[in-house]
Amino acid sequence: DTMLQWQRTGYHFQPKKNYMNDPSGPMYYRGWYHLFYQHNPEGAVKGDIIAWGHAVSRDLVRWRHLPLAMVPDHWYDIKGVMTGSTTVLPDGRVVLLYSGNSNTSAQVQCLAVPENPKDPLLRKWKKHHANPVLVAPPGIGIKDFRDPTTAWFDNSDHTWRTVIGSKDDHEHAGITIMYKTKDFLRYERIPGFLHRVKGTGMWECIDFYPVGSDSHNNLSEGVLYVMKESSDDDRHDYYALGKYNASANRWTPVDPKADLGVGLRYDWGKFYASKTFYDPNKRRRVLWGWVGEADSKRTEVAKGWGSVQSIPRTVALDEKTQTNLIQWPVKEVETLRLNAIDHSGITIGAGSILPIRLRQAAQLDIEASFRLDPSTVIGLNKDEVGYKCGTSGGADNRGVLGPFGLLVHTNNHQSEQMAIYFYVSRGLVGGLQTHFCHDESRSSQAQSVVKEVVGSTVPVLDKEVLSVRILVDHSIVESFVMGGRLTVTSRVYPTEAIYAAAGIYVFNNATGSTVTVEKLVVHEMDSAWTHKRD
Ligand code: DQQ
Repeated sequence: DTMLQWQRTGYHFQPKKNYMNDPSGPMYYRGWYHLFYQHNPEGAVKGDIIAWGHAVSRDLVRWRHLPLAMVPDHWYDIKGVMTGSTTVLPDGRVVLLYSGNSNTSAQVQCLAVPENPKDPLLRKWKKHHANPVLVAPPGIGIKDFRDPTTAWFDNSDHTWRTVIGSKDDHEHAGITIMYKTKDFLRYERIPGFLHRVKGTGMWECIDFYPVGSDSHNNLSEGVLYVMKESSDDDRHDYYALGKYNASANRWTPVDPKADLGVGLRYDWGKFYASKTFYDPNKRRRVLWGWVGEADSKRTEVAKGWGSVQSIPRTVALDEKTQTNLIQWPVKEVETLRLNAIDHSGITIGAGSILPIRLRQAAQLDIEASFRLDPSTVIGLNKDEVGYKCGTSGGADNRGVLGPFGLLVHTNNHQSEQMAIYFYVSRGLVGGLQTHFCHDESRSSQAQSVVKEVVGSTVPVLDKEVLSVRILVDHSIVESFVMGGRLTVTSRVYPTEAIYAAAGIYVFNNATGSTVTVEKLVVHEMDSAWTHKRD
């Protein structure tokens, strides 16, 4: 069916077919980027088999699919080769730690190593005969102990450290448990919790890494440390910036109000079970996130696949605000840009909409920035207080200074549209606040699709224009706001706004201000996949 065919991506990673979830063990090894992923090789939906899919790339954009790296074939992982991480040791060896779901459904940690380290594609893996190498400690539920992190070397005692996420039923607290090891076979628990936040539930897929100008791949030399957890309760990825005291085995958030699991998120849309790796080739940290489906299982079965991966994102500390991370599509994505349509400098009156002519609207990289009329900003009245993407009525609800932005995946009459917008309001305590939202509510006429308005407030510093970069790739739309301070990812399943019937528009639904579009450059994007779309 052509409508379902259209949903496959042109430049976002997905397997040839069938179901995928968490990115696992990403790394750079001997000239190749490796991506492994949780995979059901036999069905389009999450199923009985959890294996590791595998793909490699020279540039993080163009991928080559490889055979499965690991399948459930031992008592300790027979119910699933679950999420894990790789560590490249200083001598070039690679170790892989993953969670096995055992025959009794206990989550146990297992070690695997490449069968032939000279093969840069690392096609074959052998599971260690000593597996499982680590089981849940006393007091921790056997089903609450999974997803070991990439290890790092601690210079103080010359051991490797890894962190595992869990929960403490007392107070429904999310916890991180740290281990030390010399050989990845024998582990010693470091007493206490590296961190614990009550009320946040099970912490899946912990990530822990340094950021900031003084940071380095070696954790002990960084200044600020990111801790990230995937909240099984609400299925969002939360992070916080903090300080790591290795000798006390303690990480503490810089801002206790923005603690892990209650404050900042990587992404305000669909994005889960993410993982970073340090790329020694380009000296950057790269983030991958699983972007699941928002349609029914039945549709997944009909199209024969489920889920995509986010575009790989460089992640760094926001040096300007110092309070959040910046995420940005890896530079290599720009090698897919084919041609650019430039509409920079146009002005859109209050209540107006303007079509942008393109040859196709399914694969785009949009760079846009907007400026409100400064005189109107002063005139904001007290009604414009306390806006929230999720509950303030979406793109149709007109206020003095918003919404304005872009419509993508939109048909001729805009009956089907995916609205991406800014909304400026007064905050509850007085100052102006800038909100950025994806309004999915009219993005598909299919009843089975979950449609929401998602987004959040984004920091805007003095004199900054409101900017967004949007990657449109068939059924996934990713926005990077204010240079990447905020990101929002949506799955979009139009029924009419596909192929030649789809377009994009700039709109200004504010009542009180014209909007100057300081920059609007739309790049049509090439496909990264060598296979042809039917
Ligand atoms: N998915 C894996 C688990 C992980 C969860 C199983 C997160 O290891 O906790 O496929 O999506």
